[in-house]
Amino acid sequence: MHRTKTQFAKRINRVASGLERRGVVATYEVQDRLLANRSSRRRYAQVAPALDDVQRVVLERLREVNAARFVDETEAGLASEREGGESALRRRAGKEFLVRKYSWGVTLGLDDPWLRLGVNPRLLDLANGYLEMWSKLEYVDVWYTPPAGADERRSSQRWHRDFNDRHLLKAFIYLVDVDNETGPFEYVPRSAPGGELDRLWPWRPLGDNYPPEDEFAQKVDGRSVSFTAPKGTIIFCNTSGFHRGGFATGKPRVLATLTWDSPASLKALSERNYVFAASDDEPASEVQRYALT
Ligand SMILES: O=C(O)CCC(=O)C(=O)O
Repeated sequence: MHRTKTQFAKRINRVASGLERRGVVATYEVQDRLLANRSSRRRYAQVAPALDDVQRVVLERLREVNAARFVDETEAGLASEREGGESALRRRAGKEFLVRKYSWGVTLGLDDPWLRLGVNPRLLDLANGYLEMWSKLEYVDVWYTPPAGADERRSSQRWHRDFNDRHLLKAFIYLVDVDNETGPFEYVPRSAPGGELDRLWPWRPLGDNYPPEDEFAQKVDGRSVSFTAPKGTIIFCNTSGFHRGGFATGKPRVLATLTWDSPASLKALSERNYVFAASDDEPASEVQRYALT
Protein backbone atom coordinates (compact mmCIF):
# COMPACT_ATOMS: atom_id res chain seq x y z
CA MET A 1 0.00 0.00 0.00
CA HIS A 2 2.70 2.45 1.08
CA ARG A 3 4.91 1.37 -1.81
CA THR A 4 2.10 1.89 -4.33
CA LYS A 5 1.43 5.37 -2.97
CA THR A 6 5.12 6.25 -3.13
CA GLN A 7 5.39 5.09 -6.70
CA PHE A 8 2.26 7.02 -7.61
CA ALA A 9 3.70 10.16 -6.04
CA LYS A 10 6.96 9.67 -7.91
CA ARG A 11 5.13 9.23 -11.18
CA ILE A 12 3.08 12.36 -10.56
CA ASN A 13 6.20 14.36 -9.80
CA ARG A 14 8.10 13.05 -12.78
CA VAL A 15 5.61 13.06 -15.62
CA ALA A 16 2.66 15.20 -14.62
CA SER A 17 2.25 18.21 -16.83
CA GLY A 18 0.96 21.48 -15.38
CA LEU A 19 -2.48 20.55 -16.65
CA GLU A 20 -2.41 17.16 -14.92
CA ARG A 21 -1.25 18.78 -11.70
CA ARG A 22 -4.12 21.23 -11.79
CA GLY A 23 -6.45 18.27 -12.35
CA VAL A 24 -5.05 16.47 -9.29
CA VAL A 25 -5.40 19.60 -7.17
CA ALA A 26 -8.99 20.19 -8.33
CA THR A 27 -9.88 16.53 -7.70
CA TYR A 28 -8.45 16.76 -4.20
CA GLU A 29 -10.41 19.95 -3.42
CA VAL A 30 -13.68 18.40 -4.64
CA GLN A 31 -13.05 15.20 -2.69
CA ASP A 32 -12.10 17.19 0.43
CA ARG A 33 -15.01 19.62 0.43
CA LEU A 34 -17.81 17.73 -1.28
CA LEU A 35 -17.24 14.02 -1.67
CA ALA A 36 -15.00 11.64 0.27
CA ASN A 37 -14.21 13.85 3.28
CA ARG A 38 -17.70 15.21 3.61
CA SER A 39 -19.15 11.80 4.25
CA SER A 40 -16.20 10.98 6.49
CA ARG A 41 -16.90 14.14 8.58
CA ARG A 42 -20.58 13.23 8.77
CA ARG A 43 -19.70 9.77 10.10
CA TYR A 44 -17.38 11.37 12.69
CA ALA A 45 -20.10 13.79 13.82
CA GLN A 46 -22.60 10.94 14.20
CA VAL A 47 -20.29 8.76 16.30
CA ALA A 48 -17.76 11.16 17.83
CA PRO A 49 -15.05 9.32 19.78
CA ALA A 50 -15.20 9.63 23.56
CA LEU A 51 -11.82 11.17 24.32
CA ASP A 52 -10.28 10.86 27.74
CA ASP A 53 -8.70 13.90 29.42
CA VAL A 54 -5.21 13.25 28.13
CA GLN A 55 -6.48 12.97 24.58
CA ARG A 56 -8.50 16.17 25.00
CA VAL A 57 -5.47 18.02 26.32
CA VAL A 58 -3.34 16.79 23.45
CA LEU A 59 -6.00 17.94 20.99
CA GLU A 60 -6.29 21.26 22.69
CA ARG A 61 -2.57 21.70 22.61
CA LEU A 62 -2.44 20.76 18.98
CA ARG A 63 -5.11 23.35 18.26
CA GLU A 64 -3.83 26.16 20.40
CA VAL A 65 -0.13 25.45 19.90
CA ASN A 66 0.05 26.66 23.47
CA ALA A 67 3.65 25.73 24.14
CA ALA A 68 4.79 27.08 20.79
CA ARG A 69 3.23 30.43 21.61
CA PHE A 70 5.04 30.53 24.95
CA VAL A 71 8.33 29.73 23.21
CA ASP A 72 7.77 32.43 20.56
CA GLU A 73 6.87 35.06 23.15
CA THR A 74 9.81 34.09 25.34
CA GLU A 75 12.28 34.22 22.47
CA ALA A 76 10.94 37.62 21.39
CA GLY A 77 11.28 38.86 25.00
CA LEU A 78 14.84 37.52 25.28
CA ALA A 79 15.77 39.17 21.97
CA SER A 80 14.37 42.48 23.19
CA GLU A 81 16.33 42.16 26.47
CA ARG A 82 19.53 41.47 24.53
CA GLU A 83 19.00 44.78 22.71
CA GLY A 84 18.57 46.55 26.02
CA GLY A 85 14.78 46.76 25.78
CA GLU A 86 12.04 45.87 28.23
CA SER A 87 10.24 42.53 28.38
CA ALA A 88 7.37 41.08 30.33
CA LEU A 89 9.19 37.78 30.92
CA ARG A 90 8.47 36.17 34.29
CA ARG A 91 11.39 35.08 36.44
CA ARG A 92 11.84 34.42 40.11
CA ALA A 93 14.60 35.75 42.35
CA GLY A 94 17.34 33.17 42.84
CA LYS A 95 16.43 31.30 39.68
CA GLU A 96 16.70 34.06 37.09
CA PHE A 97 18.16 31.69 34.50
CA LEU A 98 14.64 30.37 33.94
CA VAL A 99 11.68 32.06 32.22
CA ARG A 100 8.27 30.96 33.52
CA LYS A 101 4.94 31.08 31.75
CA TYR A 102 2.97 31.66 34.95
CA SER A 103 5.36 32.11 37.87
CA TRP A 104 3.27 33.00 40.98
CA GLY A 105 -0.08 34.72 41.44
CA VAL A 106 -1.83 33.72 38.22
CA THR A 107 -5.53 32.80 38.10
CA LEU A 108 -6.21 29.61 36.14
CA GLY A 109 -9.34 27.65 35.28
CA LEU A 110 -9.77 24.22 33.81
CA ASP A 111 -9.75 25.76 30.36
CA ASP A 112 -6.01 26.07 30.89
CA PRO A 113 -4.46 22.93 29.35
CA TRP A 114 -1.61 22.74 31.86
CA LEU A 115 -3.82 23.05 34.91
CA ARG A 116 -6.12 20.52 33.37
CA LEU A 117 -3.24 18.14 32.89
CA GLY A 118 -2.44 18.50 36.60
CA VAL A 119 -5.85 17.11 37.53
CA ASN A 120 -6.17 14.68 34.67
CA PRO A 121 -7.55 11.59 36.44
CA ARG A 122 -4.75 9.37 35.18
CA LEU A 123 -2.07 11.69 36.53
CA LEU A 124 -3.92 12.69 39.69
CA ASP A 125 -4.68 9.05 40.54
CA LEU A 126 -1.00 8.32 40.12
CA ALA A 127 -0.01 11.20 42.43
CA ASN A 128 -2.61 10.22 45.03
CA GLY A 129 -1.63 6.56 44.76
CA TYR A 130 2.04 7.40 45.27
CA LEU A 131 1.38 9.77 48.16
CA GLU A 132 -1.35 7.50 49.57
CA MET A 133 -3.59 10.48 50.23
CA TRP A 134 -5.60 13.02 48.29
CA SER A 135 -2.94 15.41 47.12
CA LYS A 136 -2.89 19.12 46.36
CA LEU A 137 -1.74 20.37 42.99
CA GLU A 138 0.71 22.93 44.30
CA TYR A 139 2.47 24.14 41.19
CA VAL A 140 1.84 24.21 37.47
CA ASP A 141 4.03 26.02 34.99
CA VAL A 142 5.93 25.93 31.73
CA TRP A 143 9.63 26.76 31.80
CA TYR A 144 12.00 28.01 29.16
CA THR A 145 15.71 27.78 29.97
CA PRO A 146 18.05 29.50 27.52
CA PRO A 147 21.59 28.09 27.20
CA ALA A 148 23.74 29.24 30.12
CA GLY A 149 26.71 30.44 28.04
CA ALA A 150 29.74 30.75 30.29
CA ASP A 151 27.72 30.67 33.51
CA GLU A 152 28.35 28.03 36.18
CA ARG A 153 25.57 25.86 37.60
CA ARG A 154 23.33 27.83 39.96
CA SER A 155 20.61 27.01 42.51
CA SER A 156 18.48 24.06 41.29
CA GLN A 157 21.05 23.30 38.58
CA ARG A 158 23.14 21.96 41.51
CA TRP A 159 22.36 18.83 43.55
CA HIS A 160 19.67 19.50 46.13
CA ARG A 161 16.55 18.22 47.83
CA ASP A 162 13.30 20.23 47.55
CA PHE A 163 12.30 21.37 50.99
CA ASN A 164 8.55 21.75 50.17
CA ASP A 165 7.44 18.38 51.43
CA ARG A 166 8.55 14.80 51.92
CA HIS A 167 5.22 13.72 50.38
CA LEU A 168 5.92 15.07 46.96
CA LEU A 169 5.55 14.05 43.36
CA LYS A 170 6.74 16.16 40.47
CA ALA A 171 6.22 15.66 36.78
CA PHE A 172 8.47 17.14 34.14
CA ILE A 173 7.04 16.99 30.63
CA TYR A 174 9.72 17.66 28.08
CA LEU A 175 8.42 19.89 25.29
CA VAL A 176 11.65 19.63 23.30
CA ASP A 177 14.07 16.75 22.80
CA VAL A 178 16.42 16.85 25.79
CA ASP A 179 20.01 15.71 25.31
CA ASN A 180 23.14 16.47 27.31
CA GLU A 181 23.28 20.01 25.93
CA THR A 182 19.68 20.74 26.86
CA GLY A 183 20.15 20.32 30.61
CA PRO A 184 18.60 16.93 31.40
CA PHE A 185 16.94 16.27 34.73
CA GLU A 186 19.21 14.13 36.94
CA TYR A 187 18.22 12.13 39.99
CA VAL A 188 19.79 9.94 42.66
CA PRO A 189 17.52 6.88 42.95
CA ARG A 190 16.49 5.84 46.47
CA SER A 191 17.56 9.18 47.98
CA ALA A 192 14.00 10.29 48.90
CA PRO A 193 12.89 9.79 52.53
CA GLY A 194 12.46 6.07 53.15
CA GLY A 195 15.05 5.11 50.52
CA GLU A 196 18.38 3.48 51.27
CA LEU A 197 20.24 6.78 50.60
CA ASP A 198 17.90 8.98 52.62
CA ARG A 199 20.54 9.53 55.32
CA LEU A 200 22.77 11.47 52.94
CA TRP A 201 22.14 15.01 54.16
CA PRO A 202 18.63 13.89 55.13
CA TRP A 203 15.50 15.74 54.13
CA ARG A 204 14.24 18.22 56.71
CA PRO A 205 11.45 20.77 56.34
CA LEU A 206 13.16 23.98 55.22
CA GLY A 207 16.47 22.14 55.69
CA ASP A 208 19.84 23.16 54.30
CA ASN A 209 19.22 21.21 51.15
CA TYR A 210 22.36 21.93 49.03
CA PRO A 211 25.25 19.68 50.17
CA PRO A 212 28.90 20.55 49.45
CA GLU A 213 29.49 19.46 45.86
CA ASP A 214 32.78 17.55 46.24
CA GLU A 215 31.57 15.58 49.20
CA PHE A 216 28.28 14.86 47.45
CA ALA A 217 30.06 13.54 44.32
CA GLN A 218 32.21 11.29 46.50
CA LYS A 219 29.28 9.82 48.42
CA VAL A 220 26.93 9.37 45.49
CA ASP A 221 29.74 7.90 43.45
CA GLY A 222 28.11 7.75 40.02
CA ARG A 223 24.75 6.43 41.22
CA SER A 224 22.77 9.26 39.65
CA VAL A 225 20.62 8.83 36.55
CA SER A 226 20.42 11.38 33.75
CA PHE A 227 17.11 11.69 31.90
CA THR A 228 17.95 12.59 28.33
CA ALA A 229 14.75 11.83 26.43
CA PRO A 230 12.66 12.85 23.43
CA LYS A 231 10.04 15.58 23.40
CA GLY A 232 6.80 14.38 24.99
CA THR A 233 8.50 12.30 27.69
CA ILE A 234 7.01 12.64 31.18
CA ILE A 235 9.31 12.09 34.15
CA PHE A 236 7.76 11.46 37.57
CA CYS A 237 9.95 11.87 40.62
CA ASN A 238 9.92 12.63 44.30
CA THR A 239 12.19 15.67 44.44
CA SER A 240 12.63 15.48 48.18
CA GLY A 241 15.32 13.08 46.92
CA PHE A 242 18.51 14.50 45.40
CA HIS A 243 18.17 15.96 41.94
CA ARG A 244 19.37 18.74 39.69
CA GLY A 245 18.62 19.90 36.17
CA GLY A 246 18.10 22.67 33.69
CA PHE A 247 21.76 23.45 33.05
CA ALA A 248 21.20 23.98 29.35
CA THR A 249 24.51 24.59 27.62
CA GLY A 250 23.89 24.24 23.89
CA LYS A 251 20.14 24.51 23.30
CA PRO A 252 17.11 25.99 25.05
CA ARG A 253 15.13 23.63 27.25
CA VAL A 254 11.32 23.85 27.35
CA LEU A 255 9.21 21.80 29.72
CA ALA A 256 5.93 21.81 31.59
CA THR A 257 6.07 20.92 35.24
CA LEU A 258 3.51 19.90 37.86
CA THR A 259 3.92 19.38 41.60
CA TRP A 260 1.53 17.45 43.79
CA ASP A 261 2.13 17.47 47.50
CA SER A 262 0.34 17.09 50.79
CA PRO A 263 -2.12 19.48 52.45
CA ALA A 264 0.45 19.86 55.26
CA SER A 265 2.94 21.30 52.81
CA LEU A 266 0.50 23.97 51.64
CA LYS A 267 -0.24 24.91 55.23
CA ALA A 268 3.39 25.22 56.27
CA LEU A 269 6.09 24.91 53.63
CA SER A 270 4.92 25.79 50.17
CA GLU A 271 2.89 28.35 48.30
CA ARG A 272 0.55 27.41 45.49
CA ASN A 273 1.53 29.35 42.38
CA TYR A 274 -2.01 29.84 41.03
CA VAL A 275 -5.51 30.60 42.20
CA PHE A 276 -8.12 28.21 40.85
CA ALA A 277 -11.08 29.84 39.10
CA ALA A 278 -13.91 27.30 39.13
CA SER A 279 -16.38 27.43 36.26
CA ASP A 280 -19.76 25.79 35.66
CA ASP A 281 -18.65 24.95 32.12
CA GLU A 282 -15.78 22.83 33.38
CA PRO A 283 -17.04 20.91 36.39
CA ALA A 284 -14.39 19.28 38.54
CA SER A 285 -14.88 16.05 40.48
CA GLU A 286 -14.51 16.05 44.26
CA VAL A 287 -10.95 14.74 44.15
CA GLN A 288 -10.02 17.30 41.48
CA ARG A 289 -11.55 20.16 43.47
CA TYR A 290 -9.62 18.96 46.52
CA ALA A 291 -6.41 19.07 44.50
CA LEU A 292 -7.13 22.55 43.18
CA THR A 293 -8.30 24.36 46.30
O1 LIG B 1 14.83 21.68 35.93
C1 LIG B 1 15.06 20.58 36.44
O2 LIG B 1 15.33 19.57 35.78
C2 LIG B 1 15.08 20.43 37.92
C3 LIG B 1 14.31 21.48 38.59
C4 LIG B 1 14.41 21.36 40.04
O3 LIG B 1 15.43 21.09 40.57
C5 LIG B 1 13.23 21.52 40.85
O4 LIG B 1 12.15 21.77 40.31
O5 LIG B 1 13.35 21.38 42.08
